Order: sequence, then structure tokens, then C-alpha cells
Amino acid sequence: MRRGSIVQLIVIGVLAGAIASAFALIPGWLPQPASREAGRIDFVFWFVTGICIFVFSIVAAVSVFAVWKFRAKPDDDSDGPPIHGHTGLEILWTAVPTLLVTSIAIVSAIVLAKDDAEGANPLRVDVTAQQFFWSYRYPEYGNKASDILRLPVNRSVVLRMTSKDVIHSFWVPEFRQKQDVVPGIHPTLHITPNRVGTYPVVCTELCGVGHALMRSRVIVMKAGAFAKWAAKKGPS
Ligand SMILES: [Cu+2]
Repeated sequence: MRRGSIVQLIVIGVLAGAIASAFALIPGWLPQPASREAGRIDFVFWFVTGICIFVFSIVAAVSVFAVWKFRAKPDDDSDGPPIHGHTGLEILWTAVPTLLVTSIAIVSAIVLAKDDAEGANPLRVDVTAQQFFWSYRYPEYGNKASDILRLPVNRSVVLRMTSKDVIHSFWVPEFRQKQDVVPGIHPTLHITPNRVGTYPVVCTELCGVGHALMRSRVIVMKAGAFAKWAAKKGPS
């Protein structure tokens, strides 16, 4: 291959990579993370996206270059010259994807294990899903009931989930994690909210005619404000 061709391939690849990166970064696809776990999940997301952009740049460069340099004339119906194996190239295109997929698996496994680990002194909240609403109870505070999930900031939380009827799925986009709530089993989800604010709780498993309306809110509060609210008697 001529040096000029390699330079052209690299220029096309860099251009394709720049356009793909702009599409990935500029629109702000994800809401601002609001938990420690979300930060780690975002890291995996961008790690994988970076690898995708890298692979896309190579494929786009070779495709554009081939269309540009080796275009057949309109009346040329002949086959191209046959291609025989190239051991070096075959080793390369097996080794590189193996390396990339293995690194994604390792990074994902580490993040999954860390996100699933319970922090010190976690606050337990019982979450009940049913057609078509969410409700919450706080065993540490006399089983206080609430229709809104209130959580203290910077404290590890364990949600213990129950479904009364069909399969639902708990999701707060700002916390990133999703958890299916299957009747008969009680999955848990560990969250450490790290930003005060109000975020939506969404059911992400089609659960019946009211599924689209099965929404609630989570309010992440300062520790003092949460303690004050939790100490108040009666539902709120
Ligand atoms: Cu639902």
C-alpha cells in the first residue's frame, strides 16, 4: 500500500471518529447522575462508547476509501481478483476484538460487583409495586408509609422490593440502575444517592393498561431534613 493511501485512510478515519464523537457528546443523552452507582455505570457506558467509536472509525475509513478508490465502471460486471488468506491479518482481527470484549467484560464485572455491594449502615426501604403504583415503607421508622420515596443524601440505601400482582420494573433514570420486581421473589437494589433533588420513578416493564401512568417520585434530601420527616408520625 502506498504511503499516500495510508494517510488518506487515517484522515477519513479521524474525520469519522470526530463526527461520531460529536454525536455521542454534544446532545447530552443521559440525565445528570445522582448516585454513586450511576457514576460507575456511566463510566462503563463511555468506555464501551469509546470502543464503538474506535471500531466505527476503522470500518468507515475502509468503506469510504473502497467506494472512492475502487469504484467499478457502470458496464463492468466482472468479478474482482480472488483473495486468499492472510494469516497476520486474521490473527489481528481475532486478537483485537477478543481484547476489547474481554476488557468490557472485566470493567462491567467490577462495576456490577461494586454497585451491588452494601455500604455501611444502610437504610432499608421496602418498595411495593402493584398495578399501577409504587408505595414505600421504612421499617427503621415504625414502618412509616409514603407514596414518595424519600432518601437521605450520601447514605447507602437498600431497597427491598415486592410485587403484589405482575412483573414491574423499578427505574430512576438519574440512578441508572433498573430492577425487575417479580412476584414471589424479593430482589434488592443498593443505591447511594449523592445529589439532593427530585427525580422520577418509572415502571419500565409493561404491566397492564395503566403502565404508562405507573410513576412516582424520589426526593433526595439532606440528612437532617430526612431525619425530621422520618420522625413525624403517620403516613406522608
Ligand atoms: Cu409497569
